[in-house]
This record gives sequence, C-alpha cells and structure tokens, in this order.
Amino acid sequence: MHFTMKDEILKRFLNANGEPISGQVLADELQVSRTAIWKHLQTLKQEGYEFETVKKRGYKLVTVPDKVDMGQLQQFLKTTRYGRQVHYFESVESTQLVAHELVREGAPDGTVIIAEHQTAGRGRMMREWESSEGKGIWMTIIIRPEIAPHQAPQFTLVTAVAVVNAMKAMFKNFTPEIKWPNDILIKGKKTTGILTEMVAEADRIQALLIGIGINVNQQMDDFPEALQPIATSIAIEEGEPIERVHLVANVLDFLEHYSDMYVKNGFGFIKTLWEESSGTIGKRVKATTLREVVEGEAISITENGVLEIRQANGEVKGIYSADIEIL
Ligand code: BTX
Repeated sequence: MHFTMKDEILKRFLNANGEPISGQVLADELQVSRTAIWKHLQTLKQEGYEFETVKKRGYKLVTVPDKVDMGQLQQFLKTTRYGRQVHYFESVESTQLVAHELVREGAPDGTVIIAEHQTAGRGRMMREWESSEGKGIWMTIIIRPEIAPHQAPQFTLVTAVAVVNAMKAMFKNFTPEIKWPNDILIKGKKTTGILTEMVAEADRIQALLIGIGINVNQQMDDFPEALQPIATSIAIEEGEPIERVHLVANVLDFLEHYSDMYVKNGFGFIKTLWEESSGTIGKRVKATTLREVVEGEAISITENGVLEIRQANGEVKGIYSADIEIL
C-alpha cells in the first residue's frame, strides 16, 4: 500500500488530538471535493475508526482500532526507505511467500509486508510459527543490500540487534536477550523469531527477505498449550497492552540504521552490539547440529556470525547452524 489520500486524512485527524476538523477545510486543503472526503471517512469507519460529528465544527476522531495502521505507521517512521512501501493484509499464508512474489515483481529496498494473521507462518527449517490474529507483529522486510551472498547470515544478527534495541528503547519492565542466532527471549522464553531468506545469483544478492515474528499482545491462554512453557509476549512481561504500530516503527528505524551502518562499516559494531545483548555468550550450552552435539562454554561469535564453543578438553568449535540449549 502506498501513502494515499485516505492516509493523509487520517494523519490530520491523528494530529488533531481529538479536536474536530471541518470537512470543508480538509477538502480545500487537499484540493478534493467534500464528497471525496466523506467517502474516505466511510472507508476509515469500515476499518474500525469512529468519528463523531460536532455541530458546525466538523468531525472528530474518537476511536482508533487496534490494528497495525498504515497511516499511523507513516507518521511514526523516521526511516527514508524501510516501511515507506507497505503491503498490509488481514490474513495471509505467510508474509514470506508474499515477499517472494514481490521480489520477483521488483519491489524496492525496504518494502514491508505486514499481516494481522498468518495461516501458515513459517519458522526455520520448515517449522511452524504460531501467528495468532491481531496479537503479534508478523512482517517481512525486503532489502536489497550491496553485499555478497556469504554475508547474508550476518543480516540475521543485524536484525536481532535492531529488534532487541527497539524493545530496550520502549519497554522498561524487562530486559530482552538474544539467543544465538536469532531468537529474542525474555526471562528465557521466546518472544521473537527471525527468519532470513535470500534470493541470489552466484555472486550477488538480489534480495534478503527478513521475516520477523514478535509476540506482542498475547496472554498465556492465547498460545497453544505446547508453546506455553517456552513462549511469552511483550504484554505479559511489560504488564500492559502495547500499541503494535509504535514497535513496528521502532524496529524499522533501528533496522534501517544498523543495516546502513553494517553495509558501510562492516560487521564489527554489530558484533559488539550483539554480544552486549546476548544471553548466550559466557553460558554453558549444548548445541545440536545435524551431525553432532557440542557442549561447552559459548565464548564469542565470529565475523561470520559463527558461534564459538569451548569444549571441556579446551578445543574451540565453530557452530554454523544448530539448536542451542542453555544449560
Ligand atoms: P524457529 O524455527 O527458530 O522457531 C520455530 C519454533 O518456535 C517452533 O517449532 C515452536 O517450537 C516455536 N514457536 C512457534 N511459534 C511461536 C511463537 N509465536 N512464539 C514463540 N515460539 C514459537 C523462528 O523460527 C522464525 C520465525 C519467523 C516468523 C516470521 S513471522 C513473519 C514472517 N512470515 C513467516 O511465515 N515467518 C516470518
């Protein structure tokens, strides 16, 4: 979705802080007819916005629906590219699938796909990602960085650092931690998963599709029973419901900033930020890879995002891909 006349109208109502706005003034300023304004207000009403008519003064916005609203998003964003083109859906199979189609159609750097609900949300390695309706942030960002394909895994770490720092900037009642490589945990329970997919030629990336799933407003009952021991949401940990659109805007701001710095200056500062928020480094861990189980102390991540584990015999092993258990 692009920034439309309807978004512009909504922006003005949101900026008015509950004060009425005259239909005639809006029509004059936006150079459209009063009927056009009225039609846009009807569409907004269908989306859950409620307006009151104030005699002789116009309309006043009285209710904002609990949606990741695109008009609001544009207002909160400080980015130049990320989130400036948004494709918003009530329900999709997976935002990753939509993103693949849009990449083929040439969607520009920073295009975002957001859905209120996913019927077949994906985790890594074909696992499922539970994406309950209206409670989380289920989004994919298409980025087109000038980097080589082998650098792509580092972007998962760039994303983790962006999400964790966006959370730290907004929430004060908990400290999120990154679990290698891509989970964000609060008190040991998963609140965010990141899935990075790549469309590439031999030596050149066409696009990275960065899928981010954040549990935001779920209560424990909203999770399937099997997930309840391992999952949590921001609302549970912060102790109050969260306006998702603020968090989307913050994540995109941090992500654009860190991506640009990474492309310009390399991985060094991302590594520092990652280690600063890591709940893995310094811990005893068990890494289960496709071939083996490695146990020992997680000592660092390398420039390639590889996790180094020092085993009991002193040998240091690099782990490229594994499930990690913190012991
Ligand atoms: P992952 O493979 O690290 O995690 C998947 C595992 O996490 C599941 O097997 C399950 O145990 C657990 N899990 C599933 N759903 C949840 C949940 N809501 N909260 C906590 N734990 C859960 C992580 O994969 C990558 C997830 C990316 C999700 C985003 S959402 C937008 C985009 N579209 C899409 O289809 N996937 C990405």
